[in-house]
Amino acid sequence: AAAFGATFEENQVQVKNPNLETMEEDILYHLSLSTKTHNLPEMFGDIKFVCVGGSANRMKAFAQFIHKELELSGNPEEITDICEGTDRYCMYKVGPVLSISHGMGVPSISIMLHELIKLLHHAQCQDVVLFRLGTSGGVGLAPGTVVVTEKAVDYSFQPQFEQVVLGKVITRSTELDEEVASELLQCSSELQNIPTVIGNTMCTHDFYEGQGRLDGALCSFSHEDKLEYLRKAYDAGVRNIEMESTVFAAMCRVCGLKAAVVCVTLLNRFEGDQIKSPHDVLVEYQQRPQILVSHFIKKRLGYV
Ligand code: R2B
Ligand code: URA
Repeated sequence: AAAFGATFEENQVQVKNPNLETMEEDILYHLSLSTKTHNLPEMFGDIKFVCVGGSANRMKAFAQFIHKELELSGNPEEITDICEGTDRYCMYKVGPVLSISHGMGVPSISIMLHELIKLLHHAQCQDVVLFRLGTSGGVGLAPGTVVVTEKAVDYSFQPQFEQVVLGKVITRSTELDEEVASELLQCSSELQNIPTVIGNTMCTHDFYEGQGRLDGALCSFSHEDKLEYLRKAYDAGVRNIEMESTVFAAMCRVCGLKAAVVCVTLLNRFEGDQIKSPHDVLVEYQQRPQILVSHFIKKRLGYV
């Protein structure tokens, strides 16, 4: 089969857990779905693009936006939340596109990703591409710049994700799909007003001290210490800072999913810590990753 490219199994979503095979039912608790109560292949089998992002409202807006962009039938205002049985996450399906919220930070997105990846597996989805559409703090970039992540790196600028399992630290690689990233960069050049760069994205476990902010409830370092750390990050290729990319990259990679991280910068961290732009400016910034990924999806589907 190798001569003909990827085999059927290779295109499928691979869960890496032998225990799942022996389970009679799998309850995706935080999504309020189960293999017994829902026909997952029928509900989700045709999914090709999964877009995740922190905020529930933003992911609903993205679902409505992609509904219009793909010129699908039905009223985009009337799309329903598939996970309405829970208020942990929201999920919308628009044709071959799934839009899901993941909350803030590594623990929140990792719970969602365990259940999402199992969902895609149970539904027998094939050739799925995942995108994280997010916000971030820029490192030496003008606010509003979109960063397509080359490498998702940790606090020490290493492309790895550390997880404590049974009291021991496990390290996983956070490599993302190079082809998807360069295709996204190409897409940005075909659009107006979506300034985009490729760069490394640093993932932290906190928004304040963890990202070197001087304006949290606590601060244990000086202005100079902050600038020195940001300078080191910049020299290591870091162009933005957010809170989910490493675990997103690591989990997708292990399960054979192509993945990309596309985050807009809301401020330049060399210039400050507080996000001061007016609401309408921030709303417009947050549409930029959506417009870029929508263009990618439309190209892949042959719309443009
Ligand atoms: C970006 O924005 C959020 C913090 O404001 C966090 O979820 C992230 O990664
Ligand atoms: N999200 C982050 O994690 N950091 C920022 O500075 C802005 C958005």
